[in-house]
Amino acid sequence: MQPEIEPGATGWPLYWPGFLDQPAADQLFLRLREEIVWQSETFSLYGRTCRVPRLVSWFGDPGLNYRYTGADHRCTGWHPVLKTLRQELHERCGLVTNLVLLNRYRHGQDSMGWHTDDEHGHQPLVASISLGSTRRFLTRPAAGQPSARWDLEHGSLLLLDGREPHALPKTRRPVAERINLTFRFLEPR
Ligand SMILES: O=C(O)CCC(=O)C(=O)O
Repeated sequence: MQPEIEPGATGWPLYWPGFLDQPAADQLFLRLREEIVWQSETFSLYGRTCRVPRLVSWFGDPGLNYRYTGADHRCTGWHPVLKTLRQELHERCGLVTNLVLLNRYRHGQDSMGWHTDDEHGHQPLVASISLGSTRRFLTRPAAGQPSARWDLEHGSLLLLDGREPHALPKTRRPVAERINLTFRFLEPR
């Protein structure tokens, strides 16, 4: 990542609504929904196998392996639209990324619990692009502090420090689908 974009500085996370204009965001959402192979993963909790409450996919430079929640996510290359978006993040924001994780929330019961993105070799900056239904995202700057709320809109970009706890809670509101893309940089091993 470029040094002038320093996660953790005052004013973080940085929220940029309309980073993608409506036609671009609409087209990207439709293409990702149709063209990506989405996976339903499981994880183990106290000896029980549980289903991850969302669909996932990932792309990145060949050879990278993003390991989280005990599972390997090996990268074999880029889908063309994601390669273009990665380039756009580089040209417009100066970000250098080599991996993107995609999460697809089918309805309000799909969610992501509190977690940090600070696995070994994971650089702090995470560039999060949201498509589809607006969902509330929470960040917790420091232990004991109240969480900050972000209503992440279609086409928005949020730059966050992955070391800070964050979550996307379930909602009882009737919400349509949402796709989230988080571009990251993982040190190649
Ligand atoms: O869907 C979101 O906005 C959150 C994604 C997230 O927290 C992650 O990928 O680590």
